[in-house]
Amino acid sequence: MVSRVEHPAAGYRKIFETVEELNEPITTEIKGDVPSWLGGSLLRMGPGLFEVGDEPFHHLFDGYALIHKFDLKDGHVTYYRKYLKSDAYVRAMTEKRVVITEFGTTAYPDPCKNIFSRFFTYFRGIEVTDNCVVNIYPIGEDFYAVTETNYITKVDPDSLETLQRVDLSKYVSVNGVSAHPHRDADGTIYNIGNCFGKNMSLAYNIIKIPPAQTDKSDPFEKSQVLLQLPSSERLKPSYLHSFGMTDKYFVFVEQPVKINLVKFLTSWSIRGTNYMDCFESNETMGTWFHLAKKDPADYMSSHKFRTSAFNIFHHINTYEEQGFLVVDLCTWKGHDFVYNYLYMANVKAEWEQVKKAALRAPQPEVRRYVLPLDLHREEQGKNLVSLPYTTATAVLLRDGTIWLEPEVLFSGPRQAFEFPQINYSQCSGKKYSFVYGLGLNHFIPDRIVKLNVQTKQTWVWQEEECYPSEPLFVPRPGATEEDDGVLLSIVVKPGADRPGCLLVLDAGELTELARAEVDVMIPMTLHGTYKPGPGPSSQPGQDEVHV
Ligand code: 8D7
Ligand code: FE2
Repeated sequence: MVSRVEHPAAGYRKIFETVEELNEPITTEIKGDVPSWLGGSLLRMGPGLFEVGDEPFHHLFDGYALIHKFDLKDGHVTYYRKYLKSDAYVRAMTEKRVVITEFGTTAYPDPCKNIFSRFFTYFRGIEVTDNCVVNIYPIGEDFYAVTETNYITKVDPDSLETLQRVDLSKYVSVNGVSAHPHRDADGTIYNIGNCFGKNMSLAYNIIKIPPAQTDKSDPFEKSQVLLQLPSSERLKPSYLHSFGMTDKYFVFVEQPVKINLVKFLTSWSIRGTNYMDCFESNETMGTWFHLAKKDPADYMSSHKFRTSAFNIFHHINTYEEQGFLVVDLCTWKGHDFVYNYLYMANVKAEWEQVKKAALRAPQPEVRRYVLPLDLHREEQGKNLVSLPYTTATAVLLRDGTIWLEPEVLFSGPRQAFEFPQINYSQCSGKKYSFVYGLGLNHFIPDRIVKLNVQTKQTWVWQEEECYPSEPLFVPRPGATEEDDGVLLSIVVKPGADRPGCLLVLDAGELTELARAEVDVMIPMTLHGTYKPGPGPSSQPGQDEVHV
């Protein structure tokens, strides 16, 4: 599964170039057969505008959010896209400069304003970005574009119009939430966020948003903080990106990438600072796993799991078996923040520079950790993991902590298995076999991969000069096998006449079923959702939406 492909021509730079939104959906040219049961929409988010005038954005997460949609119906496919009309975007377009600070790009005060109005801007404090460039998913009956701040934005999944900005911190005590919530079968949403409390007491809060209300009332009004997890360090919460959930448990992996809160809350007003500048690495804490019961919600403070330092962005899946929690993760070994290297690789850079950054960065690995649920004091020093099929270990130490060692499910030098997706409706929180992902070759996405987490068998789809995105799994109606369905990915081939396409792969063998090509460039996308449509394929139980 390791890619030997090099990218000296640096064609990938084209997927980080500005494009225009479309006035109406455009038709696609189809090669192969799009299964007729695929009658929904692929919705994806990503950056689309990479500079404002001559001010460039500096990080992958800074470009203004573009909403992409491929509609599938009776074997036909159309493509549409619109910019998210966030405050960050609208104000930048009006004032022709970066007004709101983005993840790695600082906004500077308006040089045209006089000293008095600049003085007042200063005291207005931090304006947090609402550039929801990372993901789009349903809450209740609506769709929301999200990043990791307190702002999420309701969009119309048909017209892609921006409907309403929601400030989550008005409903629940969080300063931001992850772009990777979990969803129960009934539509209840669970998410995790940093909470920088009063008098700087910190916690990670798990929040719950109920499903669509029968009285049509706003689900946010009934949202609540379910439980708090403690921070390993005062004034320094860890950066969080996702978490694990089963029927009974939550797992949160606290990584050594820290937010320096003093910097975050003070140096912003002194200016010149952005989100990236507020991160630092804790070289000694290693990585902590926190466990909590779901119902009734309860933090399991006596289960102190520890292991050596790694970065964690994406949880793959978590399940319980024989008194153990199996936690599968996409990891990056080491305490240095991978986002710093992403910044150095600078997606607009030459291949040699990208390779150099990837060489120094933490190394990717798909790992399985196994957490014992029942602990007994007399078992000190022994490996507690008795699951027959894994080499992962957990040893109770004298100080009461449990030292974990993982089983490596996949590893390749500078070859990441990232943007993991599973058959969520069938397997989330349950024992499973397959994970699909995007293969990053020195950070450059150049293949779609499938991994059997039980046997470690891998499958690859790859094509020259092609840059795919996160593959989403869509089950075939009536399917019983876990991998009976298709994978949907947006693939970009910059040199081609029709440079963008929706790729439809058979999820079993990773063979191509169809592609629907467009004659416009499509920039890279991060995460998204398949929204099932109405129509014959939508039987009861089939109309769940995948987060
Ligand atoms: C995160 C802008 C942001 C996150 C220093 C505290 O989603 C992107 C990152 C990649 N997924 C993003 C863009 C801001 O802030 C943390 C950073 C805010 C926590 C309240
Ligand atoms: Fe993510």
